[in-house]
Amino acid sequence: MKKFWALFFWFWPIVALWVCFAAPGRNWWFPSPPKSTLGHQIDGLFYLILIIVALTFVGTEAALGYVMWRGATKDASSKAWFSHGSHKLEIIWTIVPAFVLVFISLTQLDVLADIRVLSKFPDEAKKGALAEVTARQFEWRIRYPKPGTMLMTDPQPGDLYFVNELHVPAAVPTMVNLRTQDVQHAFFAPKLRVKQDAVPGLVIPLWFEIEEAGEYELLCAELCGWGHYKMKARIVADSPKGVSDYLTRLEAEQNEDGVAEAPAGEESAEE
Ligand SMILES: [Cu+2]
Repeated sequence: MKKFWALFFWFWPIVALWVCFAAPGRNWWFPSPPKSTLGHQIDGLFYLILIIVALTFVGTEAALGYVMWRGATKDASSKAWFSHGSHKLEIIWTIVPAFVLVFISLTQLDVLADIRVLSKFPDEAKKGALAEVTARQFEWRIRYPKPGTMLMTDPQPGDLYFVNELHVPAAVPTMVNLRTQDVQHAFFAPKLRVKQDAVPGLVIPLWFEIEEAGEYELLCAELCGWGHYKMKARIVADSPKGVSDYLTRLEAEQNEDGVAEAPAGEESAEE
């Protein structure tokens, strides 16, 4: 039975290693490979931290199993060894994790700057926000500027509106302005690896470049109220022409007054 516990503690690091190797191919960590340019950098950080944590876990579990195995295989007459701690070991296991943490924090600085620092945004994204995305309980309201104009912070008469569907060009760095009308929400597109809190009182610029045209899920990642679970929308990535056609259609739809145009010649026929 004593040996069982040593084997038990050796079993888990083997499982952990197997999971580390098997998971990426089976999409267990993430819903899919990253579909945005920043997503690759974020996944790189995830795997770096995973490797450090996995090696630490495997090392400590293997050491624990070894100590238990030695204890289990010694004969009952041998005396236990009492220790009052080791100053040298204490210093080592304080300094090593401190170095690891400093290493991780320095490594992620560039990625963080690429995501968050406005001056580091790609030029195409910095030219102006494509749309304003306003989160509110429990939907995403999208406001585009009138085609051919720039998005203003305050709503303008010609602005176009839609709910729960954001159209953006694929393969083009795109910026949107994120805000919230009520409580705190979070803009979360899992396949794009984009996640940003929407904070009351702030307009937060957010950029991403979707690599492939397609539809991507947009969720709220902040527990924002009873309807949080249903606060989801679609991000539709299309060709730049497709997006401008969509905006033209939206404009026509929005300005439709409901009165059908009389077919040519009808008026004269009635007279
Ligand atoms: Cu929400």
